[in-house]
Order: sequence, then structure tokens, then C-alpha cells
Amino acid sequence: KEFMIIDNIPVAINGEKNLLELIRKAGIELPTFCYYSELSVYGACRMCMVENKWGGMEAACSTPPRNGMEIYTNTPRLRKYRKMILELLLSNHCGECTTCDKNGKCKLQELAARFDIHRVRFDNPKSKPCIDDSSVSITRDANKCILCGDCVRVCNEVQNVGAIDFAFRGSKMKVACSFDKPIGDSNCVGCGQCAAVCPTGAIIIKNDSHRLWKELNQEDTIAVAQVAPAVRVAVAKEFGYNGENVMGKIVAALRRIGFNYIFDTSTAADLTVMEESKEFADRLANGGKLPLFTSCCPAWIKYAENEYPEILPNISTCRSPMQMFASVINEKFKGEGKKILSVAVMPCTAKKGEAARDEFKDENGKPLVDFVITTQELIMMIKEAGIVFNEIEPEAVDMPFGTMTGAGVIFGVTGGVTEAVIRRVSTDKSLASLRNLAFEGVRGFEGIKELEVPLGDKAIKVCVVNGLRNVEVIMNRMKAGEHFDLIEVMACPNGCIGGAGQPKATIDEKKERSVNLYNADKLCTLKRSEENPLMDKLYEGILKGREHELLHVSYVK
Ligand code: HC0
Ligand code: SF4
Repeated sequence: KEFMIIDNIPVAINGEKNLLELIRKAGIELPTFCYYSELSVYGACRMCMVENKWGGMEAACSTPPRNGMEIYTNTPRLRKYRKMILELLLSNHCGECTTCDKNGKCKLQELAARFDIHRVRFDNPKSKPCIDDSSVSITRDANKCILCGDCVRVCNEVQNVGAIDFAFRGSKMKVACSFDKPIGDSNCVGCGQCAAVCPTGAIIIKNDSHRLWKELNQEDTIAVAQVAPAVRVAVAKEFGYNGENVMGKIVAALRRIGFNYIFDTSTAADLTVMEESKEFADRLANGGKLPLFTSCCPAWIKYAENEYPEILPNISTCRSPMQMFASVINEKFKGEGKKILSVAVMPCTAKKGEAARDEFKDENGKPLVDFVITTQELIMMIKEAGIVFNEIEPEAVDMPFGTMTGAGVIFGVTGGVTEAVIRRVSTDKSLASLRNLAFEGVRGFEGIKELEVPLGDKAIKVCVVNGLRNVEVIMNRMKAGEHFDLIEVMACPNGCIGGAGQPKATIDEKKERSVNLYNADKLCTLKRSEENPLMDKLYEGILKGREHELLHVSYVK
């Protein structure tokens, strides 16, 4: 058995990739800024340095454990170096902590407090913010960047977008887009994954809650909120629960915040399933463009527009559930003589971009969704309103759009859209086929999942692409001649539950979110979208003869 000595205590080596993992397993929280197990090792911040028994220093993140090695993690020299690194970082950092969006969640703030830094001995040339506000999804402040490279690596390695990279040299080095353009003019798809890993306030989610507060509780306004599937399993942790489904409490909180009507985006996901299944059946029967790509993820749509414009005709013309619901809400309330304030609570930063697209504005140029607020912004609003989340009683969503099925709820996890569509198109409507589907490869966090589904006398080839990085793999396989009939793409790893608008989560916490969404499906009496009694009412009412106008869109220019 291999082992090493950490701070005079023997610790067994069990396949850990680096010293850092082993040290953390041994119960010592070594500080880091630039280490993420999902990303490549960069070794830039040097906070995780350890000292060996001869006084040599090594970065724990980039040193593999070796049998018999003896290291120390907390010597006077290491403490001095860590404090010095922190002081140097702080001397080059806009320290407006109390008003920073990252206040209380900033790694630099946390480590400065932990290492007892109360005074910085050096001048600070970056004491004022330097804001790039050009994106509707994220806000950058170059003067809060500590050059850890986490954003650069996530954008390149995980999302395969490459919108940002290091530019310039020495003290002028910074993270920038090509030609130093504003981020809003770059090929950024707005997925926000860079903000999700940024340890400081250098990249944050665009905060729209201040503007929203001003619009709420107005006499002449009907305030309507819709809540996305993935939000309900990501709020509870923030208030000290596990990751359980707290949709009822979210509804109650939104009502106290000032919304007149609260709906569940899962309801509109049922509508999307109806429309997308129709479109898919039609393309199969009439030789339409295949594979059919799903269209509900806005970061995927932007990525396809940037990188694969040739496949835009393959993308479903269905609007996302958020936009379908926005159309239905607008039709329902527009005759009431009041202003409609249409708000979507989403796990996603790219949805802010989707809402702002010209395709989704009404005849007067007003967006159908006025505000998209992320789960994180919702949590801030709940806290700001003084709502004691743990004490409020759960409430139900409102009529007339108060019914949804389990198919609509599982949209929030990778594979969920596919599973919901298969439930609809499958000719075998037995309970057994529903149960079996869950075990046929559509669930799980793999990057690419493939399955064959019997449909009438043939089998359709279905693929679930989890995370933008895997799009290229599938495109190359298609170029090499492989055929698929239906492909789901969700830009964020693991689907909307891993959206950048959600509170930070480990991979285990994301798994817990997915389990809780599947459990929410189990609790739904109705499992297939066509069983939702609202569907017939909508098709016979608001949507009659206007399905195409209200529920579809074309991204092909
Ligand atoms: Fe999703 Fe959606 S499932 S994209 O992840 O399709 O954001 O949760 O609301 O629109 O329903 C996000 C989540 C949604 C939409 C739905 C889809
Ligand atoms: Fe890259 Fe997404 Fe960040 Fe844009 S939002 S810079 S695409 S990681």
C-alpha cells in the first residue's frame, strides 16, 4: 500500500491525481484560486504551495503524490508566502467589496479574511472599477480580475467557444476578447459558465433585479412570473435545506415579492413537446431535414449561428418553453387594459439574451419577456424582501395555466427534453414502456448518449449532447456519414440544473438536483405532455389557427 506523510501524519494514496486532492481528502483545506477538478491544471495562483522535508516548495495542484513523500502544508514560510500573494493580488484589485455583486461569495475576500490580511502595503493602480457592460448575460470588471485563468479554461475546454483569452504581457496582461472587443461584440454565447467559476467579481451575472424591483407593485401593471424547471431544485441549499424541490415555497415568495400570477415553465414545456413532436413526425413522414435539433437552449442556438450556420434549417422551429409561455401570457392578459410585466425566473444567463432577441419582440418592439432573472437573483430578492424562506408555507401556481406533467418538469436535466418527446411520440403508451425508457440510456451525465427508439415499424436514432464541447464530436461524426434522427443539445454541462444562473454547486450537488427533478416527475400524476388537459384548451382557445405565429420562430436569416 502506498502512502505519504502530510504534516507528520501518514495518509494512504488511493489514485489521487495530485497532492492537492490528497491533502484535501486528509481534511486540510489548502487555499486555491485556479484549481477546478473539471478543468486542466494551470498552476498559476501558487496559493497551494507545500514545503517538502528539505525545504523545497511545490505547487500541490500540479505535483502527483509519490510513495514515501513527506510534505508540510502550513509552515511559517508558506504562511508568509500566501499572505504576500494575497497582498499583491489585493494591491492590483478594485476593492469595492461592500458594493460588489460578489460580496460574501468572493474567494479573494474569503481568503484575505482567512489569512488575516487587514492592510495592504502597496499602492493600488486599479482601485476603480473597469466595467464591460456590453453583454446582456454577464458583466465584466477587468480591475477585479486576478488572472487565475478559470474563465479562459472553462470557455475553451468545457464550452469550446474560446471567446476570451489572455492578452498582452507582463503587468499589462489581461483577459480579453479577440482584438480587445467588448464581450457583447464577440462570439460569446452568453452561457455564463465563466461567471460560474470566477473566484472574484471580475465576471458576474448581469444583475437585473434592481430594475425589476422598480416595476413591481404598480397599480397599472399585471406582474406575471414563470419559473423554469431547474430553479426549484437549486434554491433550498441557500436556505439551509438539502437540494429538495421547493417550487411551492418559490411560488409563495414570488407572491410576497409582488407578482399577481405565477406559472410553471413546465406547463409550456408540455406545449413545446406537443409542437416539437408534431414537427418531428412531419419531418419523418415527409422527408424533411433530419436530424431535428432541439431549439430550447439559447446558448446552443447562438453557438450554432456562430459555428454551424449550415445546420440552422435542422433546428426545430419551436420557440423555447419560456418564449412559448411568454406568447400565451401576452395573449391571455393583453385585453385587460393594464401593462403586462412578464418575468421569467431561469437557471440560465443566456435566457437574458434570448429574451432580448428581435424575434421575440411584439409589434411595438417590446420584448415578450420583460425580465429574465436567474435563480441567484431570485435568492437575492427573497433575502432583500426579508422573506423568511424556511417559514413560508408552500403555495400552488395559478389558474388558468396551472397544470403541468412530469414530462415538462424533467426538461431541466440533460436528456429530459428527449425523454419527454419520446414519451409523446412513442406508440407504446404502457406504464412499462414509460418506466423502461428511464433505463434505456436517456438519463445520466455522460457527454454523449445515444439510443434507438422503436417508432411504428422502424427505429429512430436519438442522441443527447450534454455541454457545448460535445457538439463538435457529433458534427464530425455526421460529416463522416453517420445519421441521427433527433439530437438534443443543452449548452451547460448536465443541462439547466447546471446553468450558470444557479448557485455554485459541486458535481454531487448537481446530481442531487437531477435526482430531485426525476422525483418531481414521479410525483406528477400525469407523465405525458398530451395528458395535460390544458393543451386541448389552449389549442381550442388562444392558439386556435395561430400556432405558427405564437409558438414558432426561424433562426435562418
Ligand atoms: Fe431550461 Fe427550458 S429546461 S431551457 O434548461 O426547454 O433555462 O430549467 O426553463 O425555456 O422548460 C432553462 C430549465 C427552461 C425553457 C423549459 C426548455
Ligand atoms: Fe465563454 Fe460562456 Fe463566458 Fe461567453 S459566457 S465568455 S461563451 S464561458
